[in-house]
Amino acid sequence: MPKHSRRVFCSACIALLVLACLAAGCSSYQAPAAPVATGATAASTGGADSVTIKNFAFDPSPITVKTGTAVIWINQDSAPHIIVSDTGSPTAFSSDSLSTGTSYKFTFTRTGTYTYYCSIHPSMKGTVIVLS
Ligand SMILES: [Cu+2]
Repeated sequence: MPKHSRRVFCSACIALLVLACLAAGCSSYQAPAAPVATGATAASTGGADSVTIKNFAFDPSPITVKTGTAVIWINQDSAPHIIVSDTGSPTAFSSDSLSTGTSYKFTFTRTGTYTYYCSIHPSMKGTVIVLS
């Protein structure tokens, strides 16, 4: 096989692998039952809500949810991120290092304002507001 077509073939292979991986649900991410409006700040009706990590920022932030809601952070950056709650949060939480395409889920059972940051990039900050 000529060099050129082999490179094209491998690129296609990788693309297929990534797609297969996403379809098989390699990460713990589970799609929310309802589509999540981007930039929405209204309290969700429970269940799950998601925060996208992209361009070294959390979106949306702040996000407002009701108690019992699982917030899922999905890393869409090429860089890894680690989500850590600030000292003084009503409940502490922290993720493992999230590589590209992976996610972290935390269920908020106590009302309050939770600020968090990325321990790899401390300038990345976010807020979750949990209402009753
Ligand atoms: Cu980060």
